Amino acid sequence: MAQSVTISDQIRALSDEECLERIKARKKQWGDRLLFLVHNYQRWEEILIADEVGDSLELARKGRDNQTAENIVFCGVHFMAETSRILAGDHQKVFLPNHYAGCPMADMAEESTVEEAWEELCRVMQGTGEKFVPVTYVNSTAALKAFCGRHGGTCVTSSNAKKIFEKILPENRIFFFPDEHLGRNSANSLDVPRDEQVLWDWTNPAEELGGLAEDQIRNSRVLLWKGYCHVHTHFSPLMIQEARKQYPGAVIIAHPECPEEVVAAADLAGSTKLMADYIEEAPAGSTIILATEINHAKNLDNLHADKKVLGLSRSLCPNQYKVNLRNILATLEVMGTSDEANEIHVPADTVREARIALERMLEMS
Ligand code: CIZ
Ligand code: SF4
Repeated sequence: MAQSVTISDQIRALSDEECLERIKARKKQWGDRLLFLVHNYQRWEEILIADEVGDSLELARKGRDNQTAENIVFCGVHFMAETSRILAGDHQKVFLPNHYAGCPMADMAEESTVEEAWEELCRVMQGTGEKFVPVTYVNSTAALKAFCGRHGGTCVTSSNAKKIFEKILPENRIFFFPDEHLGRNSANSLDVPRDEQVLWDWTNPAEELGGLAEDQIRNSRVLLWKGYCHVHTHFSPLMIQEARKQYPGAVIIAHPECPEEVVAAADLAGSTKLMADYIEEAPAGSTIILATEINHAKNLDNLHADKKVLGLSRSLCPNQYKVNLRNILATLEVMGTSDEANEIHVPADTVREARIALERMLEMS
């Protein structure tokens, strides 16, 4: 992991306004040589000073496409900055303002645990003439993206998961990690029968085959990993019922990381980008309620004064929240010096193999 930047007492003592002014001055100093990327789940004050705002893959692609920017600051969580690093050119550096901003969902799929499960799956499928394709949500470590690249697999985002599942499923089975819910919602949207969706429970190492029988594995089309995002599993159908009573006529959109009952109770399901596009197109006066990270809802509400955008409940990602004006400023102040910290490093082999998985995704979507 990168060395963590130190927040000096002098930076700590600054007011938010002073911090912002200093960040803007640093950005101006670097000009086109710096690209400041801000994820949808970040706070409004960062959105306001962003060069680009978007989802993790969109931002990583912006970094790759902007070859004049030698420094990319990614305000988001670790796996996102890693994806940006994987796609960036060799002359570019990627920085994450707080290198402790991880993602519990990504951490639920450790490379060694997934490798062990994979070996078991290959053994169980031996002689059947059929195979699993490993598919990872982009919300995963670089090591898992590389694992998929090495084993003929791919990545998906919450925007293209259904399309990619549809392409793989007629011929092959899917081994999907780390998010059970995105996998299940994608399988449901393609009418994969319930008994052909099985769950690999890695949480009890005493259980063999993730708690599954060999026949269950052989009869399955989609094998899901027991991982989740607590920000999205927080939502419930009851919250949707209550919101409908309070805001009759509102449209409710659930992120596909939500449990299937929540997706079923909502009007629509889709990625952060789908939500932003839907709100952009909605007529003035509309009320749209989002079952996703609260800052995304607040930011979209701020952007659309003629519409009301609400979060279904105040569910905040504590890891996205770890990036703030002070660690952004501290990162910018050491950038280009010999004390440069918070740079993201990914081993060259991992970059090469992870790129294969990301490129397969781009081809299929
Ligand atoms: O990939 C992303 O940025 C996330 C967290 C979800 C989405 O739906 O955009
Ligand atoms: Fe991870 Fe969920 Fe936070 Fe996204 S919202 S970074 S998936 S914990």
